[in-house]
Amino acid sequence: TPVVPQADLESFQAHLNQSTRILALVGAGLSAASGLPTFRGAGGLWRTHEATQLATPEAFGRDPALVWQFYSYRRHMALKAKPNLAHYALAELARKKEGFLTLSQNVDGLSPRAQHPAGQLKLLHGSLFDVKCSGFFCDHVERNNYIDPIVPALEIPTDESDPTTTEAVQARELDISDHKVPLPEIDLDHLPLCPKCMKGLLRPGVVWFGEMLPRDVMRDISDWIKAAEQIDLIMVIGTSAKVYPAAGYVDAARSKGARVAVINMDRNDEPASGLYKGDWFFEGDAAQIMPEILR
Ligand code: BJW
Repeated sequence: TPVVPQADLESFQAHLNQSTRILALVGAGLSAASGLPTFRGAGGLWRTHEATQLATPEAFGRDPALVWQFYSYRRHMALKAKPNLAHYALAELARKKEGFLTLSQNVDGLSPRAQHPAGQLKLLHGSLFDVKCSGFFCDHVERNNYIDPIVPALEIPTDESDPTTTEAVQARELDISDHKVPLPEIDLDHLPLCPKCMKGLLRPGVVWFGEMLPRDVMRDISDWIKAAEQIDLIMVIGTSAKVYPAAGYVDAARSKGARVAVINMDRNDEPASGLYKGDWFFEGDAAQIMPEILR
């Protein structure tokens, strides 16, 4: 059953059909229907830690084993997850309209796996599947490293006492995001080491608080915005729009004339829900709404 009011759907689609320069700013809500938790609100806790508190260089400096356990768990979950209909709808729009660009804050790899054309997808916050050296003087980067776990010590522990385990059925994985499940102690020597300098620990290739976004990505986006005489539309999908510079692209698009469509599960989540200013707010699961409004 459709969830979008007919009048809104018609006015949005009429505008979309005339639009040639279109942006989408996407966040964790896009992947919620694929079973991956968001950062803020329900599901934003990992064990006893706020997810946003683990996404910092300071947390990695203090406790690299804990931060690696968090990211290794998320790599594992992201690899088990499948892209949903919203990822596919955006990928299809990109194939239909060459002036469409997706700005993704997500690091889960689901848009690339939905065959979103790579030239029209900018990963603002990096990827769980890139790793790089944490050493200050080393520039080593490894891209698209889908190895899971990245080192044996980061293997998700299983419930050895599970009676349903047989030779054919593997032991059940423990949910280490739950603080009641004991977290294995990991020696620093067993964390991934940079193969280039052989000194620094490898770290996830994501952008933590206080770090610069990838320079080439920022440049491509600012070139795209500068080159557009007018931007017709920006869709703000499944993001709380609290994190900068990502959230700033909504104003940048609006100052070039863009109308704003917000797609969010929560009508009361500020600032996201306030961004549409009279254009379109589509309330609900992005995985249901996106295929409906982009059809
Ligand atoms: C659904 C749904 C469903 C649920 N369907 N919807 C200007 C002003 C103030 C501060 C700053 C500023 N400029 C920079 C800053 C500092 C900082 C910042 O923005 N802080 C703010 C929090 C105030 N920014 C930075 O530090 C950035 N770097 C930087 O600016 O460098 C320059 C610099 C350097 C040195 C000094 C000063 C400047 C870097 C930001 C990097 C953010 N990184 C993270 C972690 C990535 C790695 C990882 O994944 O672990 O990125 S934090 C986290 O937040 C992650 C996300 O990409 C990002 C955004 O979150 P998102 O996706 O919006 O998720 P949620 O959970 O917040 O929202 C989900 C939404 O979906 C909700 O609205 C739900 O309702 C909805 N939803 N289910 C539809 N089914």
